[in-house]
Amino acid sequence: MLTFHSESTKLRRAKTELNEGLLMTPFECPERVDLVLERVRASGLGPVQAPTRFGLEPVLAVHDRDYVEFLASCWEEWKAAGMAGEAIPNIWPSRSMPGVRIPEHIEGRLGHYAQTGETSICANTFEAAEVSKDIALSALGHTLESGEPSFGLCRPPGHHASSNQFGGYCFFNNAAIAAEQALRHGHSRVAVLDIDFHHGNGTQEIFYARDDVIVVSLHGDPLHCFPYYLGHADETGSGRGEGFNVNYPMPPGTDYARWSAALDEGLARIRQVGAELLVVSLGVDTFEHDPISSFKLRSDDYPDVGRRLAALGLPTVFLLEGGYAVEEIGINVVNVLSGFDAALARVE
Ligand code: Q9C
Ligand code: ZN
Repeated sequence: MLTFHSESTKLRRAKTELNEGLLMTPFECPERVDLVLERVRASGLGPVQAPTRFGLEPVLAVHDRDYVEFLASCWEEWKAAGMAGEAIPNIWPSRSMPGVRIPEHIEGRLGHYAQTGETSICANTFEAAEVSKDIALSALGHTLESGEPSFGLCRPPGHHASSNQFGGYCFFNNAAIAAEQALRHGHSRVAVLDIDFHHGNGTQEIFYARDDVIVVSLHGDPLHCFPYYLGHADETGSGRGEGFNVNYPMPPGTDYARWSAALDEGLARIRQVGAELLVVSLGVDTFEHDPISSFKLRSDDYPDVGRRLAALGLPTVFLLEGGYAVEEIGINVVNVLSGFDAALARVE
């Protein structure tokens, strides 16, 4: 399997994440990329290639222009306003303020475009997000051309980013951008399968009213887990999108037996609707030792995840999302990918 990677994903190195009432060093750190890459190389998964540049047009196919412009200038505006630290959202228009307007001050605009307060914007956040989506689009391009699977070593991750808000360490929704681009290249139905521990609320929002992209997400029950407000089983899509959003919320402590049964159901639904291409939002924060999650998957479970995905028989693009047990992130990611490859080899 071909891996797409760029050192430029590491340009974002935020100093702060608001977690448990403290400003901490972010879980979503550049070292994650190094450790996955090291394991890709050591395992002989396949060649590593640099992404090509795609510009902002494919981004604007899923994100609002004013949101993209905000991300592009946020850090400069924040500094120009004389702020001492990183751009940490701390104020939002609330439900009791109907009909609010977007203010001019950067602090107010920051809150307008933020879902959450844990994710700081710092120098080069926009540049890293651009490279991350270029990696996703390059991986997609390779799979469209060759039919072969590919892996985009994306960072920052994307699945929490909605059409007009960042959050949960995500700025551009890499999986949504890739899925939309696959449609523009002639596919009529694409599946996004999100196996990150957290619900892919951004991807859900972007495609909620559509039947050309089916979104299937397995995640911690939002009654107990981030992003809390979305991801319930009865969120099934709207209008023509009814039935094309499929959520499998599972309780803290979920092990591989339960999780893989949900996976099989999700895969059956993807097969049933005739998806032609699979985009996998690959988070490995389902791992038993992940510091911010509560599922119980073991490193040895991940090759079987890859095998089950390969059994779908679809052209497949893997895009990295979360995974914060930094010591094991490489092993867990590459276990999925090599399990997938091994199963393909057996079919050929
Ligand atoms: N106390 C992704 O995995 N906060 N994002 C967790 C922990 C944010 C996760 C709270 C988690 C965001 C891409
Ligand atoms: Zn996650």
